[in-house]
Amino acid sequence: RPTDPSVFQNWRARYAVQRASPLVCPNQGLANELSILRRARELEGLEKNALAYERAIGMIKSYPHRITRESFKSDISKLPGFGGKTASKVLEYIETGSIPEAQTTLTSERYQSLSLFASIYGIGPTKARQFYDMGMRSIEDLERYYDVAPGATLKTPAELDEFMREMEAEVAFTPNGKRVRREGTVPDITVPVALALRGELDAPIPRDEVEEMRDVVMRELAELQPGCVSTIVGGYRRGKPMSNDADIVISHEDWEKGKTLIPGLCKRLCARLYQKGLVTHVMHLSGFHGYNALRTEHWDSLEKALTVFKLKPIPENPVRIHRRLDLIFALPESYWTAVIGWTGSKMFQRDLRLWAKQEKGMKFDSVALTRRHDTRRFLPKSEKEVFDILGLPWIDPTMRNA
Ligand code: 8DG
Ligand code: MN
Ligand code: MN
Repeated sequence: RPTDPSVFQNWRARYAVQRASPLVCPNQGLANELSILRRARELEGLEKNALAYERAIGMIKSYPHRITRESFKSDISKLPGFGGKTASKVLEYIETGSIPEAQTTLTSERYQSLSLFASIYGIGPTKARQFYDMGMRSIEDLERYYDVAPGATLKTPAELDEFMREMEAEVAFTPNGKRVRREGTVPDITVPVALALRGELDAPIPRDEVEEMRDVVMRELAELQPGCVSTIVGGYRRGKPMSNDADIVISHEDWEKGKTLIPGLCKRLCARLYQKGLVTHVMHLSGFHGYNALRTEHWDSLEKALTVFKLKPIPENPVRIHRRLDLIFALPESYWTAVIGWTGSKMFQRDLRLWAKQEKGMKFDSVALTRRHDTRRFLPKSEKEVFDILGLPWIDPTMRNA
């Protein structure tokens, strides 16, 4: 289904969900320079600042013409969020082809170390700054801190079995159904694993390998449970030629049966893939929380497994490397919201939630679409239906790169 033509004209609109945002835009160089400043603010913990840049970048990604001095004056400077500071950066770029602050940021030791640390899966800006403040600067410093030898495998199969058992025990429920994480009972292997495997996990994944990963996963799943359906989401679905991981949303074709067949399947699939040597590490495994429209603190409450995965060698492809694989299980009634939620981009998602809340009195998240005043829940049967209920023109996934 092609993107509603109106959204291409809609570059002035406030919400990213009203605009077309291609993967590569006519002002990509400018967007890239601004992204350095956004990332720098994010690494420094200046969330509001980072978000302001992210919004400006989103607006630029939807602008269909090359920005010149003239079009800056007539169009860009009138857009929301292009006041003083951002405007002056854009002007600098128009005049010189780069943004001086972005260039000095790239060469600063602090930015380099923080972005290096935060490039390791499991290390966020806060931890990265702590390490920097402790005097750490390099990957070698991190390896010493975590006691990880370069290229180490980290865990013997027996240790991993133990880990999987502890994972089983990790998700506990209080009588009111609230999930509690027993902190400290499970050793957090995320950073050490990501550190040891960074050379492999850093390598981008081509589209055909993402598809191969999905095919292998779904073949194994069919042995456990016939009738499951899946969509590859994330950057792959937005058209990226290379992805940093594979994201797959899974459900069941039967709306009724799925309600009982899907819960618990994530963990069972994980265990099977692990036994077969396909999943080598489980970074995070989380279970169902009963859905409650009034909960606000959750990012989402689907069953998911964030894993490290390695395809088996085949004659055409004798060398395989570790890849990040995210599996997300949704009940059939949550499937389309989950597909939209995990397709991204992050900016698109943020504005989808904001649009639903501020313009429609609804709540959107990956689990459900709900009307706020009476918590009536919609049960969309397609992705298009979600857009329709939200009163939004259809935007193809490849135009959701805000
Ligand atoms: P890439 O770097 O993987 O190639 O790009 P991506 O696919 O866009 O990034 P991602 O980190 O794999 O995230 C995919 C989408 O899923 C992204 O839009 C954000 C969203 N997402 C998470 N975590 C969660 C989560 O816990 N809940 C929900 N609903 N969405 C999430 O990354
Ligand atoms: Mn991804
Ligand atoms: Mn992911």
